[in-house]
Amino acid sequence: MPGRKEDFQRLEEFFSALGFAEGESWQGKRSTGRKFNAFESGVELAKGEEMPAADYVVEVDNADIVAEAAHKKGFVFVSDVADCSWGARLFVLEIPAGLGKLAVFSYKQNWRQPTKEAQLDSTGMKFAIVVARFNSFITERLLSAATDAFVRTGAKLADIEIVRVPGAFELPTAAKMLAETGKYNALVAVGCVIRGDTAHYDVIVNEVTRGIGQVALDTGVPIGFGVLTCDTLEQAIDRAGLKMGNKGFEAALAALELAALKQQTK
Ligand code: INI
Repeated sequence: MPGRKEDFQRLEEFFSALGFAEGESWQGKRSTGRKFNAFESGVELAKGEEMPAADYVVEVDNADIVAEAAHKKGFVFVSDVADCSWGARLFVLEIPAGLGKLAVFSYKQNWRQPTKEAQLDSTGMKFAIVVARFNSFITERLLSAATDAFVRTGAKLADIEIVRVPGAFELPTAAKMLAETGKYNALVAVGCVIRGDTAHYDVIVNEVTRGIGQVALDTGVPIGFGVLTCDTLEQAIDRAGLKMGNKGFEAALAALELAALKQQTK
């Protein structure tokens, strides 16, 4: 229990920086307090080899993220985040105000609830990318990034078919034709609809979004949605490789992930 006001404040900062949720607090004549809530809490007793050299141990969702936050705050590390033999990432901090050492860890795999997650490996897969020519200044950049995503994850350039259509409205129809050939593990639909360019913005956007989703569900072929729907050209430029990443790249990875999941779940 911290005696001094500064220690109390440092400890408050310490625990909230580690991601504990701030619970109720009280400020009375005789005492002041703050509770920090953990999602799951309990008292665990353990003995044996490789126990962390610390007075307290907490489990978090991702020790690397918490360690980064702790570094930024300038907390004192006894040992930096590293793998340990029991399948966790762990680091140890000095608790302010001389209250001892705190070990923070997360399991590398969630053994409480194993999840299925496909690997982003497109080796040997075949893809088709349908690209709208409308706003080609943007869609060509999305196309390059989508192609790049497939090649970087192992696919051969020769296994990536590129099909051009007039505008975003035509993407679902072309995607359906391609999906029905049964030749492709996944498709990507690439387009760019800008509000200022048309009075039918909402109609086109709704049709394309619904249409692409429908084709994917009807055919069972995953389709990455690489269609930008923006108010202005500037927003589109940002999402085609500048500030906000590249939606073509993201859409290709999403399509690949579902294609891999499909192979895994067969
Ligand atoms: N097509 C687009 O891909 N983006 C747009 O912004 C757009 N605007 O603004 O009209 C657009 N229109 C064309 C449409 O997709 C069809 O190609 C056309 O209506 C012919 O069916």
